[in-house]
Amino acid sequence: MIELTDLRARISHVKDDLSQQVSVLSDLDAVEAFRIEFLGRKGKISELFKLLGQIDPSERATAGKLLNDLKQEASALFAARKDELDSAALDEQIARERIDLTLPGVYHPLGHKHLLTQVQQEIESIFLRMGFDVASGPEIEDEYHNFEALNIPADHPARDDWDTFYIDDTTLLRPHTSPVQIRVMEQTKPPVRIICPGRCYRRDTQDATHSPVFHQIELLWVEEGLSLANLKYVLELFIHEFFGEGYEMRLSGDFFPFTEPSVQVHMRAPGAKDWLEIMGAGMVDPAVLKNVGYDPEEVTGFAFGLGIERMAMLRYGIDDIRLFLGNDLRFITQF
Ligand code: FA5
Repeated sequence: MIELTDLRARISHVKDDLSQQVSVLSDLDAVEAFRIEFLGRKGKISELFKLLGQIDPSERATAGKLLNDLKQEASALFAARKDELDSAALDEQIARERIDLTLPGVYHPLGHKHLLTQVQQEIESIFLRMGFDVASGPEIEDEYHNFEALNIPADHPARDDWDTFYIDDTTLLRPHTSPVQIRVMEQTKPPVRIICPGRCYRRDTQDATHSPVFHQIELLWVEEGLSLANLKYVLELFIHEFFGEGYEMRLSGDFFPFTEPSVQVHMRAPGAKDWLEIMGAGMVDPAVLKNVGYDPEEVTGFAFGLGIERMAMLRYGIDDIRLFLGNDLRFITQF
């Protein structure tokens, strides 16, 4: 048998324990451990409940009430401490996540299109508005499309004008965009009105106006009744659209096996002393029209091949072609 006074003493002991421990609980894990230690199935309070059977039946109701009070008190203490810790954690989280709107933002620099891409797209848009389509062809070409079909047979000295990188005996890196003329005409019946922008490769020695990798835009218009006057008109329209006022254009005689007559076009920027060659052009040679199955008695055409780098140099006063591929951000970010 256990005396009620004995039980009271034990309850008071557990209470002391409780009040001491609760104040030092510093996190939710500790609170849970505390709860199990006192209120769990094998906890200190449950152990006291087990003593009820040993209490004199006349005092059992009082003892039960004392134990229930203790249990409630312990539960309340546990819940209160848990609330305190929860709200402290929330306060801490709010403080930690506070956004300081006065701090400078994180700066992500935005890239932009390279000047050559900008110029290429601008030229494309001018010709699209004039009614030309944009075509493309492979950078790795065969000799037939790059030379033979353009009226430059194997032993022709004009092949030397395109100092070409060969991959094997008959495959090469195209030195100009003119083979695309052939590819388009092979696939299309006249009339044909296309431009073709693209990268070209030549074994040219690098200097201020030559690069072994550069870009051209090819133009081809084949239809009935076209003459050199139409070519000159299209050129003037284009040059005026692209450069605006004050730029001079000069046509002079030249030779290309795939055009007859052939011309070279030079431009001069306002106030500049020197002329810069920007393109080769001419009336499509009847032999080329025959090679693609067109009848030169029915249709005529004109074509040109324009250097994109040279156009950008003229418009923006860039004096060295090497700057385009130099990856110097001080240059690139200017445009
Ligand atoms: C040709 O490539 C001819 N296919 C152009 C043509 C097309 C003529 C259609 C007639 C009809 P040319 O080799 O002159 O021609 O080159 C044309 C332009 O490409 C030059 O005026 C120049 O602006 C540019 N160019 C040529 N080689 C280089 C180079 N190494 N670096 C930069 N630009 C170049």
